Amino acid sequence: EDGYRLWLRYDAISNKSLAQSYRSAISQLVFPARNPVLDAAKKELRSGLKGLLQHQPAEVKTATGNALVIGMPQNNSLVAGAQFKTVLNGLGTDGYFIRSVATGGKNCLVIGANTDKGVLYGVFNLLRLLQTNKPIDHLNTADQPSVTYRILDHWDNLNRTVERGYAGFSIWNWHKLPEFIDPRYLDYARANASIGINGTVLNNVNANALSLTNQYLVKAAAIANALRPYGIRVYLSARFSAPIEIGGLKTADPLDPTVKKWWADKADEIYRLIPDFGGFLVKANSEGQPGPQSYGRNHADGANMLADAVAPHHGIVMWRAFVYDNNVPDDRAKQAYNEFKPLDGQFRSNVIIQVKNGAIDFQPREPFHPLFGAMPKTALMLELQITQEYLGFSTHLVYEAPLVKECLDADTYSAGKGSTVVKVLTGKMNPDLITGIAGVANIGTDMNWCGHPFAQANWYAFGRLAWNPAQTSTAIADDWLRMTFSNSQTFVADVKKFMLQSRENTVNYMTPLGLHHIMAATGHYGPGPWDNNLSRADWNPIYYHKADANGIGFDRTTQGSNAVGQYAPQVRDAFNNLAACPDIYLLWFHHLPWNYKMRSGETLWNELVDHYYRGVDSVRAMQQIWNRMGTYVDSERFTEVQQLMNIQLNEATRWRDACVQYFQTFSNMPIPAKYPRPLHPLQYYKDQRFNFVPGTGGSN
Ligand code: BDP
Repeated sequence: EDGYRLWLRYDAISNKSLAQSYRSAISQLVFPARNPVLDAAKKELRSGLKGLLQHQPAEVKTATGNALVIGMPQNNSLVAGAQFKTVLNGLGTDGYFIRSVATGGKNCLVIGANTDKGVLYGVFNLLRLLQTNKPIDHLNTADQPSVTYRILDHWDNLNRTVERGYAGFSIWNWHKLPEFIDPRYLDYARANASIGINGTVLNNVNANALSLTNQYLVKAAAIANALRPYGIRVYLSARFSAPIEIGGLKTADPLDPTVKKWWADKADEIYRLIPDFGGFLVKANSEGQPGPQSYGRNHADGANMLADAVAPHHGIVMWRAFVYDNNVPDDRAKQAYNEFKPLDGQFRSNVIIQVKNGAIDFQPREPFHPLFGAMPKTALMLELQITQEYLGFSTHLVYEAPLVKECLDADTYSAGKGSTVVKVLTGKMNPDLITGIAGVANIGTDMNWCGHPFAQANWYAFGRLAWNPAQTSTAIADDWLRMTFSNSQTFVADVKKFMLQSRENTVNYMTPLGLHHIMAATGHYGPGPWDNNLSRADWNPIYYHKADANGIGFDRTTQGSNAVGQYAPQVRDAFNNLAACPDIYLLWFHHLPWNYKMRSGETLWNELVDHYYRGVDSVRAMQQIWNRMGTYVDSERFTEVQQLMNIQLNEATRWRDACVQYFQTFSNMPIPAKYPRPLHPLQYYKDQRFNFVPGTGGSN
């Protein structure tokens, strides 16, 4: 058991009577399939049923016994029946229903949808019900996604290195494409379709213009062909200066007619090869990437020019708001808002601004990005980082769903109470806008795809939340554990508990109380709060924690950088006032003295220390639970997780001992006697070097 099968394992259901009841409910199958998407759905269903039930239902044209009936009104008379009209009308293009119906003395289970993609999603949902041992005799489900674009962003380079990738090399084998279609592409597509993901950006946002040359477009087209039966469209990151680099032009000025024409022609070329090409993702004028500002133009000028090029083909442009440069006067957290907010309403309708969950950069915890709610006339999509750049790479068990939910559920107050981020994203605040959610993939060539068996849960949870942001972290973890490991109640209950706690554990031993970006400056693995030798102030941890003899934390209040001023007044006041600011964001917004009295009655220093110690203790507690799980899990994955947890415990301890002792050099306060002493002196941690940290090597 190497983890390759992810959550689509389809091993025989061990509860014999349950399996028998499923078999008798699905004794026949009516599933006319006459196109590649339906074929893919049928193939999946067949292999799922064969594995789970050890049984293949008889395929019939018309049911004569208990049957599973699958189809669309166009190809199935039962689904076309009057009783399903209303439900189908509400399902849109990707939705489906599953209903138990009694007709002519038989019990049928009907999966219906308006399109083949809806059927595909419905089939995966039924399989999930079987995999998680749910009852299927009285089903009445109607389900459809809350956002249109549910996308994985691969930060994969053409040389197969992966920026911030911790699971091996890129799965895209550019060298052997287009002729060789790695079977992995199909399994990748199946996994994505099973959780509702419908798009993939193949290449790094720090893009190489070569990916837009015909040579590489032909290869991208081959990938698109492989993924299409699973409802997945291909997108490409576009390098803004491509007209110069591969087009031979003198400029990439978005208002220059020759540049416009170059992109329009390029779009035509792409759509000839990939008729359902999704569009472009663009990182511009950020971290050294070229962009419209190099020509005195703004983000709207750049995005609209590309949007016009793909509009005739129904493509979109995902333009990133992750921008910062040397001109940030006092606080990098403010730059995206400053640059984008004034452009509200100026973007074409097929442009969607891709905004990270927080204003800095995928930290273990950040308050929600102030752009959410601030651009009511502009489509905004959420960008999450599934890969664990700032969460211990693929060595730390961190279940990210609670992090995502924290952002989704945050109230922007942009149109009064209840204007949550999720409402902004799902078009509830402005139904005219296109909608989407993207996640930076954690997938690579490792046998188990994600490096850590539990990192698969983050890919899984991303898809499930993009489909339906209202789902709970608990319910998603429950499904994932059952599908990936075991349906045993004890196993699911115990492991789910520590999964749900795991993100907070990591916040505790890395960046408690609103601290952020104190990872080692090069590579972001391990602690480096003392780091201060990178060329730009805002690349160095000391810029973010601002520890000194007077205290610790970044003053973003109205007295400080006034980043709080970018939020709606209710949110601004809550973050600005110490009495209201939640402890979890305290040092994000405030610089406070070491002896500041916390809500708990403890000093800030004591509480900070306590978080670090608690973080490590909770990793130990997690280990103890996992050690009891050997009877429920195959020995390969059981041992692998055990060994990775040993790394995590060592790393968590290193974080604790390094940070506590480093901050102590400013606080000059003792580590309370009740805690064990650090394992090594501060200098030991400062001297540790991590060369060849994964995720940073290679060029794009
Ligand atoms: C940061 C990464 C960097 C990415 C950048 C981005 O450190 O490698 O290029 O984000 O999102 O998190 O563009």
